[in-house]
Order: sequence, then C-alpha cells, then structure tokens
Amino acid sequence: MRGWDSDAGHAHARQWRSAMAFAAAAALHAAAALPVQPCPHAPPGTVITVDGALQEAAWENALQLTLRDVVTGAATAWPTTVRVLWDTAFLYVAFTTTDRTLANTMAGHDQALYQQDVVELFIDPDGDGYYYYELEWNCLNAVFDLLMAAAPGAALPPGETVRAQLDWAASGSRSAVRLAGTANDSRDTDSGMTVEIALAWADFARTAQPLPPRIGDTLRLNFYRIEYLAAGGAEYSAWSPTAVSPAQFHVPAMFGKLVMGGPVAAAGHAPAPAAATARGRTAERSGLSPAEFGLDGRRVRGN
Ligand SMILES: [Ca+2]
Ligand SMILES: [Ca+2]
Repeated sequence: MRGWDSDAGHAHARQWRSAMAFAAAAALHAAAALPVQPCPHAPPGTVITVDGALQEAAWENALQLTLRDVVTGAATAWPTTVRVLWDTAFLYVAFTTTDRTLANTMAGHDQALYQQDVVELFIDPDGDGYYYYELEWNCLNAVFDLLMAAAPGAALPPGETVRAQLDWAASGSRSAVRLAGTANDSRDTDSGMTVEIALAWADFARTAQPLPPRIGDTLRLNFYRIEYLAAGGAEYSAWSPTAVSPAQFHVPAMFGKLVMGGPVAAAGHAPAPAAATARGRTAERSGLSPAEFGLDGRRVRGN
C-alpha cells in the first residue's frame, strides 16, 4: 500500500502549511454555517452518458452550485459551476469552468494533478470526519484519486497507520471532458471545459455503509478548483469555503451538506407518491469540531 512514500505524497508533503494558521481558522469552524443543499434524484429511467456533454435532460434539474474563494468566500475571477444529482448507482457531478488557457502536462493516473489546473471533489460518505476520498480531474481527463484517513494534522483513526492511500481507485466511476478550446495550444483562445462524472457508490464501500445513501441522508463533501494564474499564484475556490489561510482544502469539518432527495418524475409529470420520498435514515451528523480531529500543532499539507 502506498502512502506518503510515493512521489505524489512527497509533493503533498512539501506543500504542508503552517498548522498555526490552520488551527486558528479551525477554531472558528464550530460556529460557521455550512452550506446545505438538496441533491435531486435523477428521474426514473434516466441514463447519463458520460461524454462531457450535459445534453441529458436530467442535468437541467440538477443542483447547481457556484464555487467561491476558498478563504474569503468572495466571487472568483474564474467562475466554476458544479451540477450534482444522484441515483442508486451513481453520484453524478459536472464541473463547468471558465478558463482562457487550457493547458496541462499530466495525462496519467494518480499523478499530482493539483500542481496544475484541476477540479476536485472531496467526499466523506458517512460523515465520520476521519475517512474521506479525494478525487481530481484535469482537462486531459486524467484522474488522481486517493483515500485520506483523517486530514493532515489530525489524529489518525484507531488502527490506521497510513494517512493517504493512493492505491485506492474509483475503478467503477467514469469521467469525460469536453473542451471549449484546445488543450496545450496557445494559437486559439479557450473559454473553458466541462467535466462530466459518474461516481459509483460501490467505489466508496470501503469506509461507508450503507451505500448508496438513503433518501433523506446527508452527505458531506466539498467541490474545489485550483486555477493557476499567469501572473503567478493561484485562485483556490470551493463550494464551502474552508476559511483557512493560506488556502487549505483538507478541512472535512467544513465540507458542505447534500441532503439526498427522492425520485421525482421528469418535468411536466406529477411527483412520485409521498411514500417514495419518505425519509430513510434521518440522523444528520452534528457539526464536527476541530477537537474531534485532534488538531495537535503538526503541519498540515496543501491541497
Ligand atoms: Ca452526457
Ligand atoms: Ca489512486
């Protein structure tokens, strides 16, 4: 099992941030209001073809989110829209970015994609605040996927010795990218890209039961983007800002909340009977305090 001894792990480790800034900001989190949004269930019979084109009618009724500055919550210079919906087999996610320069050199699996322009999803399916999955995609449809056992700086779960498990792969999931422009070609002007993703619930069974979620369950996750700037530096954006400076994505206590909705007939038809949308598991996890993560002053890695 690979962990921090991998190349990507070293690269992560080099980006570790000051734990002092992290802890100070984390102290504010207990009182912070997390975004809560209903996640629509795909209409019965929906088939999403993962091809990078959001031509399926189901996408029109998906939850639509806008990423904000991960530290301040301000609007970004490079807008990103995220669409989300689900069914019993998949969580469907689509990122649509505005970007003038589609460029990337990493086309392989499990490369350190966060070192170049990238969109990311962190998901803690059972909301335990310990195990969460990190997935990244770039404009070449390369994927970086790993299982985190607690955020850096936090105590590992009992019995766990490896913090980042890069050998985990979302092997049942699929993604496709459609470019509005041309990657790695500066002769034209790009306008952005769409990444269409079907995440198989079965890929997350290692740490979360039961899956798929039940109607009414709350799912903890966050969407991110890193856009490196021509002038230097980068714009870090998120659905749920972590409010940690410098920018820090690994704050599971700040993941937003999706409340999983029940099946509803396609537009123009009557909703499904109430029985079909009854809540299943109703216990929503309470907010996770920094103390629960055992923040102990050790260094915290980058994004
Ligand atoms: Ca499609
Ligand atoms: Ca992996």
